[in-house]
Amino acid sequence: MDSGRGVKLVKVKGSGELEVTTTGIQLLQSFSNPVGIISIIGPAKCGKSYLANKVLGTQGGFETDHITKGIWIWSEPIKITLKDEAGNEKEGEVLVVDCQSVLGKGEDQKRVCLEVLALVNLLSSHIVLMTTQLINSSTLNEVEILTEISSIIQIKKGQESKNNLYNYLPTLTWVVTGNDLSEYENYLERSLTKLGDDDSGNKIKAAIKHFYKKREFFNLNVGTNPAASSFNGLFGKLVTQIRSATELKRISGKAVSGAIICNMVQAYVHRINKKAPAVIYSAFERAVAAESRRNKEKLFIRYLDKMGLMENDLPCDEENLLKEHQTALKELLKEFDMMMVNVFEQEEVQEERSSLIDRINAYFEDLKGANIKSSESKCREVFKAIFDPLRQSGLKFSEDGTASISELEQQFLGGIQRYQEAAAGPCAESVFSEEISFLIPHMCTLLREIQNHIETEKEELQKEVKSLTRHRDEARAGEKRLRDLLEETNKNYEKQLEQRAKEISDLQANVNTRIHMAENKARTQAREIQGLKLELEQAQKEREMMIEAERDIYEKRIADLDSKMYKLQLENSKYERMLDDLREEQEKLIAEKNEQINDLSRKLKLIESQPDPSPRQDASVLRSFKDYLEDIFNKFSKEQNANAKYLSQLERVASLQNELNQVRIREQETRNKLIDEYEEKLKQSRTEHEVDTKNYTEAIEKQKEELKLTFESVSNDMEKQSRANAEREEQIKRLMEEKLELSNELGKREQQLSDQYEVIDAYKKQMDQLQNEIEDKNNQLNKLKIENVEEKDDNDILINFMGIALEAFQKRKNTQTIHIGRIQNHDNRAKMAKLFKKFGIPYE
Ligand SMILES: Nc1nc2c(ncn2[C@@H]2O[C@H](COP(=O)(O)OP(=O)(O)OP(=O)(O)O)[C@@H](O)[C@H]2O)c(=O)[nH]1
Ligand SMILES: [Mg+2]
Repeated sequence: MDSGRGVKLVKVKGSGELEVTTTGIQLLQSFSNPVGIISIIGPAKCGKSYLANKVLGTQGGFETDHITKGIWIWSEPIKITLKDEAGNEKEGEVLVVDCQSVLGKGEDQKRVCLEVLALVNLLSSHIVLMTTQLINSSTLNEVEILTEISSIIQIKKGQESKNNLYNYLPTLTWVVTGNDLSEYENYLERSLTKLGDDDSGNKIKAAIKHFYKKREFFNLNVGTNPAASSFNGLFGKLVTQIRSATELKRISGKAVSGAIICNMVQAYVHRINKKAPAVIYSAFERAVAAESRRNKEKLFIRYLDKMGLMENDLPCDEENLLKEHQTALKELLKEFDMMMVNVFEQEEVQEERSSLIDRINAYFEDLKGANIKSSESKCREVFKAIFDPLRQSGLKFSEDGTASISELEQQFLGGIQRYQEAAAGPCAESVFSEEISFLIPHMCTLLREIQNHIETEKEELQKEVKSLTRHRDEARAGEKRLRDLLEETNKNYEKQLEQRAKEISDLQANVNTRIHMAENKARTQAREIQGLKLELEQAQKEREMMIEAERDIYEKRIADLDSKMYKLQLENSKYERMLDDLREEQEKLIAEKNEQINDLSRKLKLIESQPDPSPRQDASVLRSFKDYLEDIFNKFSKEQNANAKYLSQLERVASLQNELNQVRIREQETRNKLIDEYEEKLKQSRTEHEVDTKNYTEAIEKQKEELKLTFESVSNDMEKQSRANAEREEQIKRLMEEKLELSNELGKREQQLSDQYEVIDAYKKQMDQLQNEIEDKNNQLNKLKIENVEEKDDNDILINFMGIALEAFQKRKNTQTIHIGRIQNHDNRAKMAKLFKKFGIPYE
């Protein structure tokens, strides 16, 4: 125990009235489980608060140095082992109550003390009575007030309760302080034993023994020194004894909760203040009823809290709601029963229990109603949100003419699914079936639209089929024309090709002929050139032969001349030799003469160099020498004559030679002339041949050029032809492709047609199906109409019958047998039969 506070439960007002404090009520009511209550009572300043704190085991606790006024309760209970109804030990909560002094007060305060004492006895399960004196007559007188509480307590209203009050009074532990009674065994019992008849205390003793069947005693002789070792030990023992003797507060053997005790205290105080006896059972019943009510309210609020959460989530599934309700109800009733476990059989409890059930059920019914309402409005809202756009959107027809039925179907199915997902609560199905019926006219409109569209589509398709057929025929005709054209073109081309080939071959033949001719011409010319060449060679040969002959002649003449020349040369050489000899002789003579001259010169010089040598001799020598010179000069003149003669001979040879040379030159010139002529002719013939050859070559070149041109033109033509052929082939290919495309197109068209037919079939099927559905819906509508009519028809009869039934029931009047066969609607008939049966009205 380490927390809590003292809370005043009962206040003694100045007027002497008691008042249960709000804080006290709140504290006690917070203990919904059975509790035990230990109250300390005694005279002033005996240490009640002090002991109460010891029992609590807390530091501080109740105020001990002030006078305690009224009844105080410690907010935190102590936990001790207690026994339940079955005798099982269980930890329970025990509240400790400190009380103002109620013993030893003056007469003026007696009433208040009695009332407080009565109240403490009534609320406690264990009373600790403290007295500071031995249990003697004085003490007994002091505690006599305890026996007087029966005067203001009744067990049941108006009943004398004194004899049975002990059943409702607490255990008593009498603590005597300030005295050492250890030597007395069983002190209390001995003290309460009747002594003599004249003992004034006997009555009190008997009353105490009668009222407090469970009694304990404790001698608290601790002295005044809290530091003494015995101090704490003794208090510890006392506290242990008090705790172990404490039980739960019971009424008629049933443990009661702090809350019930609180209610009872209030009832007691109410009665006491009216100076009327406090009635235990009345208080108990009131308390139980109040507690039941309180618990009922508390649990109902819990139910509201729990189901209120669901209220926020409305609409919801009704089954879930029911399940939640049932679970909550079961749990709350279980809790209620647990709360009221010990007073369960009390009528008030049962009443409150059934009241709780009724209130919960009523609330649940309201909740159900709200759920239905909410479900209906939500479902309608959801339905509208989903189907209104669908209703407005209508059917879409795609470009290929197909209606978006499957899309619409998907939308509707999706809408239904979305509705199923979004719709909640019990009205999901009813709202759906109701709302969906409004869609039937819309669906019929759509069907009509589809029907019209199909009709239009059908017409259009038929038109298209016709047009396609026409197109196909046209295409086929076109294809045929194209084929014919192609064939014709092919033929033309083939013809042209043939013609071209022919032209080429003609051209080739022409070229060949021309080449042949040119070759022939070249050959002829070559032959002519050859002939000319032969002629030329012949002429050359002739010329050469002639020249040869002439040459022979001339050579013969030259040979003759040569032989003459030779002879002449021989003569010449003879003369030359003679000349040479002469020249040699002469030279010899000249050399000799020169020698003589030289000798003479030398002699002359020698003479000249000698100074006057015998000039006479000299004159003879000079004359000899002069003679000699004259001789030489003579010889010279002779030789010169001989030389002149020789020279004339030489001149003659030279002229002969000159003549010969002249002949030779003339021969040579003739010969040269012949050769020149021949060469001239040859040159001429060659030039002619060259010209011819050149001409022929030019002609051949020309021919070749022409041939080349022809070839080129032919090959160009052929190339053009092949290009044209390729173009033709390309054209043919294109035409074939076009044909293929056309046939594909045709196939596609045919496929489309068959698809369209399939779609039409599908439409037809859907139409049939929708018509069937419409028929079904119409049937349903008719049925509903009939039921409606029946209902309407029945209404009057039903009102009439109800009147009869009420009358019969209220006036207890016998009525004749009523024929309920007039009621057309089976359900109404059954209901009416049930009603009549209930009211005991005969019917058929
Ligand atoms: N040492 C000691 N002091 C005690 C004992 N009992 C009481 N006291 C002291 O006595 C004084 C009065 O004690 P309370 O417990 O207030 O007495 P009371 O009976 O509650 O007094 P009222 O409420 O005025 O009637 C206090 O100062 C206590 O501390 C005890 O057993 N030993
Ligand atoms: Mg006190």
